[in-house]
Amino acid sequence: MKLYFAANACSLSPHIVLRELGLPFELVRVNNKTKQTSEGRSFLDVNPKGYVAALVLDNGEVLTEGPAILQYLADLKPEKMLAPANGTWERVRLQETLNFITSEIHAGCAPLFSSEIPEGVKDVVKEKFYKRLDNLDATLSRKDYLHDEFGVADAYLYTVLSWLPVFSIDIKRWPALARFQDRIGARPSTRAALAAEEAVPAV
Ligand SMILES: N[C@@H](CCC(=O)N[C@@H](CS)C(=O)NCC(=O)O)C(=O)O
Repeated sequence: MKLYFAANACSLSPHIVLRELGLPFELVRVNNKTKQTSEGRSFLDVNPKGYVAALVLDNGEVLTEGPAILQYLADLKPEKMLAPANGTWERVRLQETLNFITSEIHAGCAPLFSSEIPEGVKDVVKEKFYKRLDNLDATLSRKDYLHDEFGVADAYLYTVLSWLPVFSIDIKRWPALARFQDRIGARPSTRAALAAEEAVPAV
């Protein structure tokens, strides 16, 4: 498998999961501005939508969209229990969480990256985003992970929350989220993924 990633992007979450599962994979770096890749071809030929993450399977299929990639990977090694079995109520709950992260947290904060959006609009975006973080903080004040044990949703949430300093948002305002970041950030898979991404030269 090949994982197309960009620095400091949501592609870190499938990368962490690949390492948690101990699956063999190749990393290909994408320059999100030029859409060039470290293997020399345009990323648009891989994912015409132009955004990471993209996972190219050994049979040539290209899988995109974080929640789909995360669940696909977890199902390759069900014994690692990074996602409950398909068809169970617990799996539906995981999908609920992944959808919340992707639509309310990930997409919810994405406008804050833009230099073209006026500060006043960003303030409105932040107000709603903070409410979502309040909800997550309440959840994680009662438990260490989003579900019973570490799983794909935790890797995704960790990745998105790691952007808060870029937006000058201090995570200490949400103590349970700050502890969560320390907890997931200390996992060997997370540390290895961050180091491996850093080691691929920029394109
Ligand atoms: N809906 C996609 C969104 C992915 C996404 O927003 N990727 C960002 C990085 S976090 C990206 O590559 N943006 C570059 C672009 O849109 O041109 C998913 O959930 O995987």
